[in-house]
Amino acid sequence: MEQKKTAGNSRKNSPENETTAPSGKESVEIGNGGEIHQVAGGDHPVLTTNQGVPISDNQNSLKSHPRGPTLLEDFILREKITHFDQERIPERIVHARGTAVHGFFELTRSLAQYTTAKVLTEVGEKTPVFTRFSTVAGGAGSVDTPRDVRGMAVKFYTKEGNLDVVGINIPVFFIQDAMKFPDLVHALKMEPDRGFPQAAGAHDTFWDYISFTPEAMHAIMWLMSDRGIPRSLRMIEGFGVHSFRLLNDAGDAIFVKFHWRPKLGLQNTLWDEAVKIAGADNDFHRREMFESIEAGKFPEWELSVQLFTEEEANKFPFDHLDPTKLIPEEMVPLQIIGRMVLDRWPDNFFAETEQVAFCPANLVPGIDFSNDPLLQGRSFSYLDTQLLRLGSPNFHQIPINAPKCPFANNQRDAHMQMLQPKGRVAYEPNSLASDSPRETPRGFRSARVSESGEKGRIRPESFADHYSQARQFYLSQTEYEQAHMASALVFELSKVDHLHVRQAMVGHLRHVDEDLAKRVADGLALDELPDAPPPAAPVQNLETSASLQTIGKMKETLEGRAIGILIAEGSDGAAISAVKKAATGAGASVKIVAPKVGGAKLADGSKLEADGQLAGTPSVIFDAVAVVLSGAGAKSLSQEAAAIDFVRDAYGHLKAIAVDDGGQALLQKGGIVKDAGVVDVKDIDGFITAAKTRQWDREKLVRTLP
Ligand code: HDE
Repeated sequence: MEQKKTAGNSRKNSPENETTAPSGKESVEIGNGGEIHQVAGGDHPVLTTNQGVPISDNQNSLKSHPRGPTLLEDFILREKITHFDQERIPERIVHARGTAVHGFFELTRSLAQYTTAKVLTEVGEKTPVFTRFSTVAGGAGSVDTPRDVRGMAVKFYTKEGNLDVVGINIPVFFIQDAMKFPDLVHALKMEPDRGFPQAAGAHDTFWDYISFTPEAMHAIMWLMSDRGIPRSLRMIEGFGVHSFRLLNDAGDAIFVKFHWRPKLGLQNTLWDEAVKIAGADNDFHRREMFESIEAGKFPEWELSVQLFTEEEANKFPFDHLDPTKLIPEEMVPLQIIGRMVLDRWPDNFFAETEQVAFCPANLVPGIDFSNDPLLQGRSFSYLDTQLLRLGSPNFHQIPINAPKCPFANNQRDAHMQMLQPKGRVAYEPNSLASDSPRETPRGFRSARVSESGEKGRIRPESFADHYSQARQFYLSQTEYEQAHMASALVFELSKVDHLHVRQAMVGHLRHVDEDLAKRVADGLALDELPDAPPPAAPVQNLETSASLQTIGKMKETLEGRAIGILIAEGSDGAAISAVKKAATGAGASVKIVAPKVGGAKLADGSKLEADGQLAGTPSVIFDAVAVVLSGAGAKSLSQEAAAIDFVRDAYGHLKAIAVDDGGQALLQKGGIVKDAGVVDVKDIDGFITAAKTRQWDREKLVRTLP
C-alpha cells in the first residue's frame, strides 16, 4: 500500500500546532511529502539544523521508499534525536526540586562601618538577584509540599562579582561537620534497595541515622514544626545559617548572620492538608509563585543582619560556629538593611532554574568565611557538584551564572568555551600586553585571623550541647504548635518499621522535653518510656523566645491568600459577587469552583464560568472558602463526594467558611458544626476577618492530637 503524503499533523493554522515555513506562504507541499503550515500572518524564522541548514520537512524521516527503512544519511533526524537524547543533565543530588524567580535587592541601610562590599553599602542601589527555592529530599519531578526543609538560595549579581547566600528556611542545620553530609543525605533520600520513599524523611533509614546523631535534634525540632510544611514559598523565612564575616576598609572584622523575613508573614499548612495538596497539585508551590508573579503580586522579603564581635561571641552560652545553634534575637537583635523583590519569572526553566549554580564560596570583597566546619566543607562541595552537573569548568559563562560586572582572567579553553579571548598573552605577570587583567588592591581579602592549635579530627568541646536549643525551641511554641510537633513525630516514627529506632528517638526526646517524649511514646503505643542516652553536655533551660513561633508570625491579612467559591446551577450571583469583591478588595485571589469547568447558570439566568472543576479543585488549595448554592444545587452536591470533601476539608483544615442558606445543606451533610469561622455569607466583614486566620480552637474537635 502506498503511504499518503502527509505531515502527520492534522490541525492546520492553529497556534498550538504551528510549525515553521518560509514566510509568505500559507501552506506548502515540499520534498518528501511534508506539508508545512503557518499561522496566518505569522512572521516565522526558518527552521534550521544546528548548522543553520534550512529544514524542508520536520515531520518525516528520510526513507529508502515510503514503507522502507530509514536511511542513516538522514543527518537531520540524527541531529534532532541525538540532541533530544542528551537533554537531561544530572539533577542536583539534594535540592533537585526547585523554583526560581528573578528580582532585585535594594539596600535601605548602609553597613559601610563594617564592610566594603558595595552591595551592603550603597543605599538605594538595586542589585539584580536570582532566587531559587527548593525542597531537599525529592527528585526534580517530586511534589512541592512534603515535610522538608526549603532551600532559599539568592544569587546577587553585584558590581563586584556574584554573591551567593545559599540558605534555608530554618536557622540551623542537622550536622556539625561536612564529613557527615553524605551519610545524612543517603539516610534521608529514598532507600537504595527499594527506591522509595520519594521526597520523605518518614522512613527507617532517616530516623535510624538521626537516632545516632544527637546534634540533629535542634534541626529536627524545626523540621517537625509547621515550618516543615509551608503554605507558600512566599511565606517562608530564609536563613544563611552560618556566621560569615564582614570586613571594613581598615580590615576590621565583625561576624554576621543573614535573615530573610517575608512581607506576607509566615504561613504553614496542616499535615493532613499538605498530604492532600500533594494529590491535588504536585506543583502547588511552583504554580502559586508563577501565578503571583503573573498577577503582578511580587513577593518581597526584608533582609536583616545579626552583627556581633568575637568578644561578644565568646560570651554566648553556645558556639556560634556550630551550625546547629541559632543566636536568639533577644541576644543579638535583627537589623533590617534592605529588601528583595522577586518580579520576573524566568524565560526558560532549564536554562535558568536548572542551570543556575550556587556556591556559598561566591563571596565578594568585604565579606569573608567563618570557621564553621560545615561552611568550610560547603565552600568545596558546590563547585565540585557544578562541574559534574553542568559538565564544564566554563559553567560560569552560562548567562544565568555569569557575573553582570566585567570579568577577566587568564583561565582558558576547556569544554564549551564560549568566549574568544584575543592576543598572545594568557599569563600574569607579563610585559607583552598592556591591557591584560591585573590584580587590584580592591580585590578579595581574607580577615586577619591567627589560627593555632593541634591538628586533628576533633569536634570542639563547645559543640557538645545538643539538646538545650532543641528544648528552647519546643518550649517556645504555642500549645497548638507543640501538639503539631508531637503529631508530626508520631506520624514520622510510625512509618519506621524498626521498634528499636522508634525507641531510640523517643529516648532523645526526653532531653528535649519529658512531656513531649511521653506524648510521642503514647502516640506510638510504646509500653514504657525508653531510657534517654547520656547527653554529652548538661541540658540547659534557656529562656523561651516568641520569635521562634510561627502562629504569631502569620499576618492577619488576605494579601497573597486565595479564596475558593463553590457554586452550582442556580447559585445566587449577588452573593458570589459580594464575596469576590470583598476578598479581592482585601488582597486575595478568588477562584470560582463548579461541578463543570464551563461554569453554571446562576439564579438570574446568567452563566458564570468556573476557574476550576470541583473534582480537580479541592478546598485544600484555598485559605478560606465560600459555599453559595441554591437548594437544588446543594441537594445535588450532597450526593457528590468531592463537594462533601470540599467543605469537610475546609472545616478540618481550620479555614473560614462563608455559607448561604442553600449551602447549609451541604455543610450539614459534611457534619460541620457552626463556630466562629463558619459565617453567614451576608456577614461579609465577619467572613473576611475569619479568613485572615485559622480557627485554631476548632482543631481539638476535628483531630486527635497526641
Ligand atoms: Fe547544600 N548542597 N550542602 N546546604 N544546599 C547543594 O549543590 C552541601 C547545606 C543548600 O537552589 C548541592 O548545587 C554540603 C547547608 C541549598 O541550587 C551540593 C553540605 C545549607 C542548595 C550541596 C551542605 C545548604 C544546596 C547540590 C554540608 C543551608 C540548593 C546541588 C557541608 C545553609 C541550591 C548544588 C540551589 C545544594 C552540598 C549543607 C543549602 C551537593 C556538602 C548547611 C539551598 O553541593
